[in-house]
Amino acid sequence: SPDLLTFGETMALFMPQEYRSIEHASTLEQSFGGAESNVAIGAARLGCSVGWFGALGDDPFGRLILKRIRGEGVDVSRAKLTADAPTGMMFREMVAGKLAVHYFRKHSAASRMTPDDLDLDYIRGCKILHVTGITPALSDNCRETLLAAVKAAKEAGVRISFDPNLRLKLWSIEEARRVVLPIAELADYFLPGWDELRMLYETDDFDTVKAKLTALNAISVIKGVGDTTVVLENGNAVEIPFYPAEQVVDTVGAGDGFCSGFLAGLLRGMTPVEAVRLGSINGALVVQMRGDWEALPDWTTASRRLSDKGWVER
Ligand code: KDG
Repeated sequence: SPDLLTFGETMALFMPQEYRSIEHASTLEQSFGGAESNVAIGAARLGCSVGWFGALGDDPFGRLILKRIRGEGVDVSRAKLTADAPTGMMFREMVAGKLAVHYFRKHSAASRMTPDDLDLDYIRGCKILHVTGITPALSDNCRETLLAAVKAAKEAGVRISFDPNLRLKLWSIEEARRVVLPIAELADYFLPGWDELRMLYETDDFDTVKAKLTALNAISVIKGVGDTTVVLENGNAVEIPFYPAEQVVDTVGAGDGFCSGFLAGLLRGMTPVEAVRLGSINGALVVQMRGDWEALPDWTTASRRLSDKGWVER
């Protein structure tokens, strides 16, 4: 089994080349994205042993996605292409300066995943299982699948990493709260954004949230508390400033990029605080190119930034 394992829905992604509105675009650029495969790609680029699985349609999009993720050095041996349902799709555009995402993923291949699709021995053999709150939002059977995977992993002593990744286009905040908070209780690493915590706990007060998180068994890493990330371990909070991005082109994927750097850092033996620095570099680099994962750095680039030696341009 790989050291880091993750699974979920990866979709074909289409966006206007100039990143304008779809109604006024004549061509759409093709890529793909999925929170979990973004994390897998990011950690693989940083030299970790990583696996991703999920169900894709046996169609050109599913085949393209599988080949590209495999091409990043991620183990996709447990992923499957199915003739029963299509690969999900998403479209992204900028309308009046605001990002809009349109999903076409209902009844997709991924939404039909069931616990029978899990290779439990493969899951039990990894070091960290990373899951997100998107999967349980897809369908009841996806929620059961996620819970079965987490249960098997936990029983085998695998550490659980959890990013709530709230997608209010997929479910209401009330539904999300009911499912996400119990999963957070099972996590060893809980990786929410500050905005998400405010919605989950219905408060803007940091100390109230801090008390809630301290009651969990996890190391919590809160992304975006102002321009910082806060690591909360045994009630102790450490603030780490964001690594500055030279330019911001597409913010989607920043959170996943962050998680991939953080988890890769842990697997490389870093402390949580050091791993957050690597996560922050990943987040700052991935937003500088269109797409969710394209601009994620390899280990040479990231470690150069980490040791702050700057760039040798020529
Ligand atoms: O975090 C980026 C993801 O949101 C994007 O790749 C699409 O996985 C996705 C989703 O379900 O929103």
